[in-house]
Amino acid sequence: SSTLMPKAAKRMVILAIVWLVFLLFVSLKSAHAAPEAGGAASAALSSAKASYQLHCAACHGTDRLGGIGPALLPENLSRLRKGEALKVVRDGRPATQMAGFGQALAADQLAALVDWIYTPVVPAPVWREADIRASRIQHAEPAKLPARPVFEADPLNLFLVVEAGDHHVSVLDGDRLEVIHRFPSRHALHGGPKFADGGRYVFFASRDGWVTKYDLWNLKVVAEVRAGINTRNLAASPDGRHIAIANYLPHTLVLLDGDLNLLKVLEVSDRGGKHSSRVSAVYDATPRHSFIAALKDVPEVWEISYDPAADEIPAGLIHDHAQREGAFIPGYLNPRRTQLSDPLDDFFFTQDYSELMGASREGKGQVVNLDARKKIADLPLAGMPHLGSGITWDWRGRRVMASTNLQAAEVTVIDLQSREVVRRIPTRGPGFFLRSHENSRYAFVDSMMSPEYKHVLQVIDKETLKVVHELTEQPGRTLAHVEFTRDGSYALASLWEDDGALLVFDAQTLAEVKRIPMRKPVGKYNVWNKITREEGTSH
Ligand code: DHE
Repeated sequence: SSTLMPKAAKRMVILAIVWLVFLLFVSLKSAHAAPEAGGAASAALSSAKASYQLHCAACHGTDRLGGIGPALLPENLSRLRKGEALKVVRDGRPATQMAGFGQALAADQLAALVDWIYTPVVPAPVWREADIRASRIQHAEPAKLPARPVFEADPLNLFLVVEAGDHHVSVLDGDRLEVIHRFPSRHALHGGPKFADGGRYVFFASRDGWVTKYDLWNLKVVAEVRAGINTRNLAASPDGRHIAIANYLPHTLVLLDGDLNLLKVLEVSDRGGKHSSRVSAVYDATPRHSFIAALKDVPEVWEISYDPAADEIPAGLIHDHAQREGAFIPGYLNPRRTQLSDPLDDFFFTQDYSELMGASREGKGQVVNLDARKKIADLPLAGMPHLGSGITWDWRGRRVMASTNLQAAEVTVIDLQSREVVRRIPTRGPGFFLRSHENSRYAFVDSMMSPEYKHVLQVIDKETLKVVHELTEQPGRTLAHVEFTRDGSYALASLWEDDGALLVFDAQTLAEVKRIPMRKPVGKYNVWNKITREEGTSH
């Protein structure tokens, strides 16, 4: 054993030397490589910044917050794949002002530029009250415009169709099923446009924060204002005097008057003011004369009264440094908080608007009473229910609500009284939108979230709660989002492609009666159904 020991020790020593040499080699190599990689990265960064200022800043803003072109921030680009963005920068976008820079920039410069626009701006960009005020544009003098429609069509049976292909809105006569007007919109409108003043005015929000007021009787844009940098949606009071805008960036809820003048910016944070929050969505609760907002990062629901005579509320229920002096402050335009255990992502109002049924991103369902200001029940939901697109109808003596699910291939039907799931109707795939009309026995649901079945629109019989028919397009193309005409006799669906169309179906026979070509039609909104809060559509 005495001869073996030195041998083993020798081996150990050799191994240790080899290991040390290896470590030295690796550290030398990385020490050598690090500045090189760092150098390459910083060279790419300065190339990107230089290319941006030279080619992009004029339209997209020196600060990337947007100009004639959209904002180029990761928050605003989250829906565009990087590969797609690269193609757009290289080849341009046909029929828009976006030119291609494939000739001007080498491949590595293009790649660096695209990487950079997907990198957050630090510190996060701000959009203050002064920015909002300065952005406002008055396009027309409302007082000088006639208070009657400039067209023959029934102003209450018009549809607005948002065409994402070339960022336009079409105005469609719902009786003749013909487009009577088409106008350019802001880039990437999202959420439903909101009608006010008996359907004369309509308000749109774009993902970049632009709010547009449009006079539907005169077919004219009245005014515009930029209320945020990355916006979710807007809500309007029925008289059109108060508008609320839900923002992701900055963390604000913006309140405007009907002429799009700034009334107030609510900085959104928890009661203690420690954690700020994005706003998931804001809706009008008409009978309550208030807006209700769901917060994304803080477990609270806010109710903001737009009734100037609103009761005073205890200061503890709001968080507004300027006004915390007294024990009570006016309710008007100040948030009343409902504390929850989980944040709500989206929700559905019950019929009298005293309660809302909401779900978190993880699908945790809950019922919140807005008067008691607390959660009163759990909802047996799973996946990612899309409660915002819920509809209601009477079913066997009960009132039911049904909604799609962005993760599960089902339409969930819930009894509004007992809050029990009365049926899970299997569908082809997870869907986005569910639509009906009180005069129709059918509800239409898409399977947009399923690559295999996004071309199929399924028709559910509201009595038997069964799928009774399928309307199909070519596989690979998307068929989704239905809205009925005022009387419920026709259902209009989007063939959601750049060379797409609006497909008109007879709501009884389900036969296709007309196809109106459109550029990637997204949502469509019927004036009557929206202003009467028709049971089969979103509000
Ligand atoms: Fe929407 C409405 C949230 C992605 C098209 N969408 C809404 C509303 C919310 C919402 C809260 C209700 C606003 C209202 O009516 O004022 N949407 C979300 C998301 O969180 C989600 C999943 C991710 C996101 O990027 O925001 C999302 N939405 C989409 C899309 O990908 C869609 C299909 C295409 C697009 O244009 O962005 C899309 N959303 C729509 C449409 C409405 C909508 C067409 C209006 C529905 C209606 O008929 O009222």
